[in-house]
Amino acid sequence: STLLGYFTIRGMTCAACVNSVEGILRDLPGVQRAVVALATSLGEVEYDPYVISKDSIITAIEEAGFEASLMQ
Ligand code: 9UX
Repeated sequence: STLLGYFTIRGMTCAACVNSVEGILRDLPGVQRAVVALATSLGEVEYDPYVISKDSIITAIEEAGFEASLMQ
């Protein structure tokens, strides 16, 4: 089963940033789907919580040079 996580991603300034973050997210084990929006700085990630945690998703985004936080 999967969950949806919503993340705020700061530091994206162009469409290539968005493609980069989406690619990073989609390559993570346990991530089924990832959509990132530049205008809202929002990322929607469908993931399997038994395979990957929200914290690991945030860490992967930050290792790529962006700032990420969980939207509650
Ligand atoms: Mo665009 Mo983003 O030229 O890291 S790719 S600013």
